[in-house]
Amino acid sequence: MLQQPVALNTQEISFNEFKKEVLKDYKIARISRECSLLGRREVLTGKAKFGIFGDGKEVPQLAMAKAFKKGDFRSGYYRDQTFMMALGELTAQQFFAGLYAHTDINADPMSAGRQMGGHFATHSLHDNGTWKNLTKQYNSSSDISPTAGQMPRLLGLAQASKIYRNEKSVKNNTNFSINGNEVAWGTIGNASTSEGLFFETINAAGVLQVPMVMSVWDDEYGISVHAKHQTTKESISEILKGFQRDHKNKGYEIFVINGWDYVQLVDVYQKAAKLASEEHVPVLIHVKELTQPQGHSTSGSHERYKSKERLQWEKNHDCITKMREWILDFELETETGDVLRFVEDETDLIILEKEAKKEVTNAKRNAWNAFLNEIKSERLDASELLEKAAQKSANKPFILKYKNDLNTISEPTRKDVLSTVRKCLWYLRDENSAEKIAIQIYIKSLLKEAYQKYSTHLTSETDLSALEVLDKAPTYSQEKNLVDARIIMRDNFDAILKKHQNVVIFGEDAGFIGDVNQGLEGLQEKYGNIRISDTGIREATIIGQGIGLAMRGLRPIAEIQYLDYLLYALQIMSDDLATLRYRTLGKQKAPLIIRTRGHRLEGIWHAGSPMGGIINNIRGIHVLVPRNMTKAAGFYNTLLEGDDPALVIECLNGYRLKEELPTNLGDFKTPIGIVETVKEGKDITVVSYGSTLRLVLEAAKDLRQVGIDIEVIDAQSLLPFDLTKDCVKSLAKTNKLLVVDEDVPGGASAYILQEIIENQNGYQYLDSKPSTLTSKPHRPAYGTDGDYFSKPSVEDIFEKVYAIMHESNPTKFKSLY
Ligand SMILES: Cc1ncc(C[n+]2csc(CCOP(=O)(O)OP(=O)(O)O)c2C)c(N)n1
Ligand SMILES: [Mg+2]
Repeated sequence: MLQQPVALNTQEISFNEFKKEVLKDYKIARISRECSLLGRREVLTGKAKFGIFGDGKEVPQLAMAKAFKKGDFRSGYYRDQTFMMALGELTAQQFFAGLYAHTDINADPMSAGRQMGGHFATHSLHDNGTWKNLTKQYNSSSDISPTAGQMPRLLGLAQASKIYRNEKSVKNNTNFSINGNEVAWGTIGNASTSEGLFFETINAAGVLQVPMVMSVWDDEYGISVHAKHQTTKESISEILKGFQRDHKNKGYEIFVINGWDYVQLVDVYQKAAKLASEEHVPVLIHVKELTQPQGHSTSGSHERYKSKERLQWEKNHDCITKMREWILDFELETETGDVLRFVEDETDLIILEKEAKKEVTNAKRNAWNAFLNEIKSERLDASELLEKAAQKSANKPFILKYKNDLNTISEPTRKDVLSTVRKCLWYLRDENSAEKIAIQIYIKSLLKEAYQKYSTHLTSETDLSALEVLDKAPTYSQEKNLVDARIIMRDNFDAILKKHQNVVIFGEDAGFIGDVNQGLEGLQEKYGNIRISDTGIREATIIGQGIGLAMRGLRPIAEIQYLDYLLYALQIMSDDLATLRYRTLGKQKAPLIIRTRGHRLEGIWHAGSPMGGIINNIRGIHVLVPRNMTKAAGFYNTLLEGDDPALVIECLNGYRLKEELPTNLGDFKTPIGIVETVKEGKDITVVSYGSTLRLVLEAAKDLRQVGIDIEVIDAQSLLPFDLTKDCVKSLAKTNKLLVVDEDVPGGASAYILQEIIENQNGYQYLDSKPSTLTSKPHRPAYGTDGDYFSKPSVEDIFEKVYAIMHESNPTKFKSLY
């Protein structure tokens, strides 16, 4: 078949170069396929726990990799191993190291064994937490498993280019962008486009006109569920047609292409990259007719739900098979009448395929040996220690049995080693010997190492941590300058925008009117509509926007209008933002600040305090609950000096209260993880936060009248909580504890109680039952009375404290009821 030469890498290249490129690509595809085939076997024989691979999706990924440039970002999902391999960012050995969960970051650079295989990432940070020059490397934001969870962040990754191109305050930030030319590349499976996050992101990217190229790998299935149950008209490009741009309206460029057509794919991806990069037009590429040669994952077999005809169709349309046919068929007649071919005959390809297979087999063996040898050497140490201890022990036969059992395991895990040694220590509990001490030391050192391997980097552990930022008090002018507290927010944001050129603030109503409570009043006018902008009503992608921007060196402050609506964004905060640093062993970060307002609202969806749910879902993000605007402003100032993500909840009913305007705006700092004793007292410690704290202070005055002197502590920071353990110091003085908030029973108040009683050992100072006072378990009813009978009131607080005092001294404090 005579064909035209294809222009790869956009320039015309000679046939020889073209041939080299095609064969190189084919080999990458084969290597990737062999990894998938062998990977599945590794799981089925028990060497790895779970496998989900990129077989059947190889060829379009070769094309995407050709169009992907340094500085670009990928936000994709578990099928993209070929793309990563084609970029040179994933070797076959690293692929297997990830599958085995090798905890050495050099062995598994994707996540140091923390993520399942198939979750890809590059390193944005140096070991000390500072940024690398991202324009000089290929970038893949770290994948997450929830389907479509990669979408919200993709929006921000793309928008960053737009900001860098158009906003003069960050134009010279060459670590992250060269004139905003970078493209953010998304990948998603056809079925996952059913998720709301997909549609929310697609719409937002169309509105924002950002350089995003979205590929849908369409294999007609989502595990066992066919497209007819997933997508209207069974075609995502069909139903997104309304997004196609035309001469009147901006929108998307949409391409539809078969996933086995190497030549067309290369062409389409080049066009897409050019459009996105040069014109900042979002592009959708619907890649059809892809397959799953081995089914969805190692958890099942697709023979159960695909018809014989479909399985046969998949065989015939396997993208590698088709590419192979094309290579074999390719003939090009030159002007002199010669016929040029990629290969003389099939033998050339068979040789190449054998090479690929051999390379992968070797890579697998090397990865396995490197992984297992570490554990085997730990087992050897353990075994020697146990042997020695057994010789000295009255329980020798039991310990030797454990040791021998451990030694007979052909592929031991760390768990095997440690659980054996720990059990043997139980047998030594009544004995004293140097050998026993050696075992104790050994266990402790293994646990310490395990901590490093499995539990570090939840938040920043570098010098850039927000926890390292020191307290700096607000200063005030001579004359008392009392203002509506929202002025403090506004003027402090003004100072922030001046001081930190890379801060951008956005949210619903945040731009033109300067937020619903006027905390950003006039700032869009002053700093422009890129730095201060309105967004659509789309909480999850507001957060995603923030995550992506933060991953590209900007300092976004994403506003969620009211705390209750954070629930729409909670999933992405929990799954993506909160885990980012952890799941990359500190190699990626997104220091996003989320600003919202809550507490003391009225009504079922305006309860304002679902704190327990929030703090338990977003470990990895600081959660700050300032009682007033000065404290809140101080938190923003602190956070911008650090590199951790955080949620700041301002008190909705605090904007019109009077506070004194500090003179060192943008500079004073509220420290994170430090409580404040707002009122000293000797009878009982009452811990609270946010708007409820004001009620506690009111109740404190009433209690004073009846001779009860309470100590009031403002928690201020729920995650982390009271790092200097001041609560227990107070408890040592008062011996009584009440925690008050307006969350449901067992919510954040229970968390605070556990922190003080268990973590701070507060139990030893108690002489009465530690208590909580919370809202009712239902959401608050509407109106003043609904609020009064749903949430703790000043009277409730008074009576709760009084009851505790009555219990400890009934003669002095007579029962009220
Ligand atoms: C939120 C969420 N729901 C369900 C799953 C389980 N799950 C994993 S992959 C998958 C199917 C995805 O199909 P598709 O998007 O077409 O990608 P493919 O695997 O076919 O490439 C499902 C349901 C998940 N990971 N996340
Ligand atoms: Mg699919």
